[in-house]
Amino acid sequence: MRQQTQPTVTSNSLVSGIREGLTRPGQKQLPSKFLYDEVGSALFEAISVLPEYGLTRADVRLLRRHATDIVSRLPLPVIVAELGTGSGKKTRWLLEALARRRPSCYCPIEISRSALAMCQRELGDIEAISIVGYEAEYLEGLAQVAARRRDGEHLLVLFLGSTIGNFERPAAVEFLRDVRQILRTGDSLLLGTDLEKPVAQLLAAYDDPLGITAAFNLNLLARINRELEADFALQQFRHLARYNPAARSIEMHLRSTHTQTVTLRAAGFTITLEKDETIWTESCHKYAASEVPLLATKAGFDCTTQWLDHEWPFAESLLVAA
Ligand code: AVI
Repeated sequence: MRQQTQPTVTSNSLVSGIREGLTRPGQKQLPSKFLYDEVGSALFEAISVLPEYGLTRADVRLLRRHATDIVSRLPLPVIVAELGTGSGKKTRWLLEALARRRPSCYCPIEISRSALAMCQRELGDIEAISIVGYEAEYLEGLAQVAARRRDGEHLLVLFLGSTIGNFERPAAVEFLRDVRQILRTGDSLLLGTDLEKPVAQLLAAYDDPLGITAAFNLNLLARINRELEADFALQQFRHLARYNPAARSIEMHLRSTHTQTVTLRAAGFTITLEKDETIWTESCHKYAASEVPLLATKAGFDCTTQWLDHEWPFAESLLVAA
């Protein structure tokens, strides 16, 4: 894989994101994108095969079943950009279907170099697909891919795995608008969204009995210890997953079991946590399938087709830039 290296989650943005979230008045918060260092990405891979967490399997099922249909709806030639690839496993079906129609270029965009390497290992054997990885934030990487497209080439953006659910609802609209701005009319976005399901099922998915999700969450503090010379005592925090009915989201928090002081030496600040105070680390919003076309319209797209999984309610929606 050729790689355009423009790292943007520098230690500077890590420091400023963490400082801002931990020192603001009221609820302490950490940006969920920092969950995915090398250890966090590996733990997320483990989450995705847990029996309680059906999201990734639903996403893969839909892509495997409908890859040919999805690809048949795209104008060719096409260049594919994927926002956040993880291991890249679930993209195989689409790329293979595309390769059967025409040789194409696939551009994974990831802030994690190790995820890009994993993606190359996973997908590098697909003939007729050339891979050019972008180590960048989503919008910056997408702008770079858009700038390299050839005349007449259609751009397909993949935003799978319900990462859109990790944005607050207004921020999700804004993000999709920003994506739309980079596209040309007629370009496409394939959007994966996890759908609403019983609260007990969601709580089990985000607080699994093996404690993998707890480890994934706690690793954020471990990462800050490693990268910012901090002294979070991990045994003094508990993973907490709770459903917020107003937001229709699962919130992940880390609850402090004691009143404690933590110093982030390399960032040059100290915080105090009260007993039972939490640090909010992630929100996972759940959608109704019918909400996606409305979200699309607000962001400047038309939702032309939806494919639904009923085993674990999940939607794959094809949006076309209006
Ligand atoms: C990546 N994202 C869609 C996952 C989710 O379900 O919101 C992240 C995750 N957090 C805990 N488990 C999985």
